[in-house]
Amino acid sequence: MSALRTVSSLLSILALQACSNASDQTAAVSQGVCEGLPPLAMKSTYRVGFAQLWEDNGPWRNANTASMQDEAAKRGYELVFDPGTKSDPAEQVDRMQALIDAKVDAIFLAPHDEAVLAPSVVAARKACIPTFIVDRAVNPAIAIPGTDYVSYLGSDFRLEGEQTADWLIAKTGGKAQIIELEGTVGSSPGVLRKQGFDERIKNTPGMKLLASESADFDETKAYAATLRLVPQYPTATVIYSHNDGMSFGVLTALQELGKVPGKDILIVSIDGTKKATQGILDGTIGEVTECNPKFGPIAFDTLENYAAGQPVPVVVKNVDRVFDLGNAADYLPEAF
Ligand code: GYE
Repeated sequence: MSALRTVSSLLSILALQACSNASDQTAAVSQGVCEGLPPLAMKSTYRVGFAQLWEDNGPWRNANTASMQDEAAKRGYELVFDPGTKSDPAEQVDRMQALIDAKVDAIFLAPHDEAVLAPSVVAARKACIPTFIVDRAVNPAIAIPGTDYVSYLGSDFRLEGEQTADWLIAKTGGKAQIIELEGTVGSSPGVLRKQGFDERIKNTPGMKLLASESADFDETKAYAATLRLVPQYPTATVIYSHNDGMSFGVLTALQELGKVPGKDILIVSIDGTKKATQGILDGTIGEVTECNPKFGPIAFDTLENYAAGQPVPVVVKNVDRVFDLGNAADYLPEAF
């Protein structure tokens, strides 16, 4: 199966149709300011801005960037891409503004923070640049779906938290003492992976959350948090880490603490990197819930459909799987 078909088959198309017919688009532009969704002309090539959020070599982020770059190159588009320099939503706001100033044809934005980047989406809409939100969501009260941006493409983060909790409840017979390492504060995966997980465990009295704090989706911060939290909560039996990068920091810390992962402490994680999948096979990680980063093909298809005046979904959600010893070996060759 081609990469494109693999990704397409993992996607289910949800929700309302964005208004994208030609007359509405024309009506939206008044004196260079767009009141509604900006039009996108059909062209053989585009100059597309990509405002990726910055992370210190996160494996998920790198795979996502590569997917977007590969797809732009395949289609002969120019991708205007400045990777950024720091984990700071304000810096990403500046990079969004630079894309607006450069008058790119369209923008793909992966917002670091739900609220901070939302006004930039409104600014792009006013400047008549259609924006597609990828990966993380923006606050819909500030940037209105289908008005300020065309589509949101990404995973169902709440469901990822639920899937992880369900696996854990089944695996432990509903008895676990849990340390939770959350993703970035204010990011939609950080918020929703916690909500989904907590919702699911709350009706099983044996599932106890001992501690829950952010380690910013960052390996080094997760390492430091584990070194501090595990001795503080000696009854802990599980670490729920919101991404694989943090799980690698957890593994290093447990080793230093003389704990055997998979035996003394069970790790459950989210993303589906090669390294974490290998960890399942080696017995150091119990379970990984998938978060597919390879959606360059569907993102660019959505942009082209929009330009062609076809109905475009406001939300396109990836379908994510659950990996454990039962299926990790089968998944490993396609892991990122
Ligand atoms: O899970 C994590 C990355 O936004 C879904 O960001 C993404 C998350 C992903 O840091 O590894």
